[in-house]
Amino acid sequence: MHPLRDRGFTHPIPSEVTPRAAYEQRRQWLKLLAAGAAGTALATWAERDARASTTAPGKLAALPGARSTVAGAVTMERLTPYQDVSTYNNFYEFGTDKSDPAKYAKSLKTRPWTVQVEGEVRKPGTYDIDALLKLAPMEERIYRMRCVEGWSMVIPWVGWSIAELIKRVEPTGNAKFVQFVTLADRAQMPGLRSSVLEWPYVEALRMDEAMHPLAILAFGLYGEVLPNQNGAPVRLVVPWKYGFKSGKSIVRIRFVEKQPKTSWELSAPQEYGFYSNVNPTVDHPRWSQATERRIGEDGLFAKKRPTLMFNGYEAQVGQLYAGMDLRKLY
Ligand SMILES: Nc1nc2c(c(=O)[nH]1)N[C@H]1C(S)=C(S)[C@@H](COP(=O)(O)O)O[C@H]1N2
Ligand SMILES: [Mo]
Repeated sequence: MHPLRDRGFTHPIPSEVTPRAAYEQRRQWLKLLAAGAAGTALATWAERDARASTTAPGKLAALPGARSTVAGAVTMERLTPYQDVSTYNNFYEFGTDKSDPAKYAKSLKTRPWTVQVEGEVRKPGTYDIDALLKLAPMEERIYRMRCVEGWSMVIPWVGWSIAELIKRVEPTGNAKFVQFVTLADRAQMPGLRSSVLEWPYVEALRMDEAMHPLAILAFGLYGEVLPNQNGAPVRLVVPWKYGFKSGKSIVRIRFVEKQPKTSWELSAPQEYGFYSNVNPTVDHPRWSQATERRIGEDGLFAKKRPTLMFNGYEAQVGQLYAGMDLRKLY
């Protein structure tokens, strides 16, 4: 049923080591393997890392995270190389070409930065990014990510469950949805001159979706702070939904009673619904969603891989949608 579901894989990395240390340690195992000194349990990690170049260039500040113990939080699939993760991006505020964000997001100033939490909560407030970073222990989450355009990546994020923040701000009984508003600054973001989307970029989750432990606020990837083009200094990551639900460079988190409109719904309501769960059985009106191309792995003529329901996270999140018609509520 779930060929890629994570098995209770145990590995000998102490939970507190930094991802960077972990990668180095795994490279050591590879050497051990070559010397015939390590067992097959280690081979999976070592092989994965041998085939992908798994380290960040080390130009950004280190941001270590302990390997997460949340169910489903660490896929065993091979990591997408840092080079691809940081140069093949969607961040329309910097242009619509995949290479635009890496080129133009250099101008993004990520300090000072605040995130305002408001709406139906008992404890609204403005969080300085450096305080937000320390709100909960950083975890490494290795997630499959799938874009509605039909490509996917496997990214080692660093962050924590957004439930950690939600619990602290104490939502009222009226809080049914959480809206994420991202930065829209014409001085820094050349893409705002285009009307391809309404700015600011807004996305939202139902309250129970936002409370799911797999939904995270990410501050880093590959053991370092986020490159600007990946949504620095803080972005949402919701691994069972199409990439566009994971808003980048968040400045405001708003708790509301009514289901908010999202940027993609506003731009093309017949193509992008509110839920946007990865669902291979619901085609995009202009193309199939049944398969995907794994960036950095497959050659142009390589076979695509089948897309999994909920992007492979059905065991963890399927119950959130019990009884819903996901062909209508796409
Ligand atoms: N603010 C903002 N967030 C955004 C987008 C965007 O254009 N602006 N694009 C979304 C889309 S379509 C995808 S696929 C992911 C890509 O994230 P990545 O570049 O870090 O892989 O970011 C999402 N978040
Ligand atoms: Mo996307």
